[in-house]
Amino acid sequence: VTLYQYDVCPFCNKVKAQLDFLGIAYDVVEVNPLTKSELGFSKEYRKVPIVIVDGEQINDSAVIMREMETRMKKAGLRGRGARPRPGSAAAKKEDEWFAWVDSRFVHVVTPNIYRTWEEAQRSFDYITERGNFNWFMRQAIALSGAASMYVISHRVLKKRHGIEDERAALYEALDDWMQNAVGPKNAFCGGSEPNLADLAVFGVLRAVKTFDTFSDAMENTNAKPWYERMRVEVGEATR
Ligand SMILES: N[C@@H](CCC(=O)N[C@@H](CS)C(=O)NCC(=O)O)C(=O)O
Repeated sequence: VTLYQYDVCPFCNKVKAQLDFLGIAYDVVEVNPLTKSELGFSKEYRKVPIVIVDGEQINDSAVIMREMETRMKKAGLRGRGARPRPGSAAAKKEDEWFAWVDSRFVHVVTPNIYRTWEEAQRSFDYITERGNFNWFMRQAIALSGAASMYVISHRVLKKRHGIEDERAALYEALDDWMQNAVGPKNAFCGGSEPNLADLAVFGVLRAVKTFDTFSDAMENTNAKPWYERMRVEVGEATR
């Protein structure tokens, strides 16, 4: 498995959480977001993540994660995690919250890492440090990226997703997750084992684990015990 990614991209980190959890070995190719020269093989689809599995290209994080499950099954590998019976209440719950990660959660996390000018700069410092750039490109992107994402976040993203206060929206989303997806009686949204929604939320959070956004979220919500359980289940990031 080869994963074409941006290191901090939430969608890519959903996929990585699943691969780590399943113990599937994979290589990553860090894509340069300006040139995207690494994606030369994909003329039509120009986003990340893209995964190549056994020579076959799969696009889009949700499609990739579903496909990984299917392939594990086909290969006769039991894999890990909650596997709800198709059509069951557990399957519906998984679908609903798995979709919520892309429709809501990701969009709540992103404005948080560009909330203040200092946070935007620190985020881009981290992003460019881990990205596929030479020194000159890094300096240029760190500044222009922080400036443009700060402006885009405040002028476009927050309005588009109805966010006034970034942190408040994040805490609210995590409270919703803990109360209605995980619930008071279960260890995970999947029950006693993580399902795809658990892996997706965990991946998105793990991507920002070095940022203030993450530590504030852990301090100001009750998501920490769930996150810690997920950390144990998923294990250390292999990439
Ligand atoms: N629905 C897609 C969304 C992927 C996506 O939006 N990726 C962003 C990076 S976070 C991207 O590649 N944007 C296009 C670009 O950078 O030009 C998925 O879940 O994989």
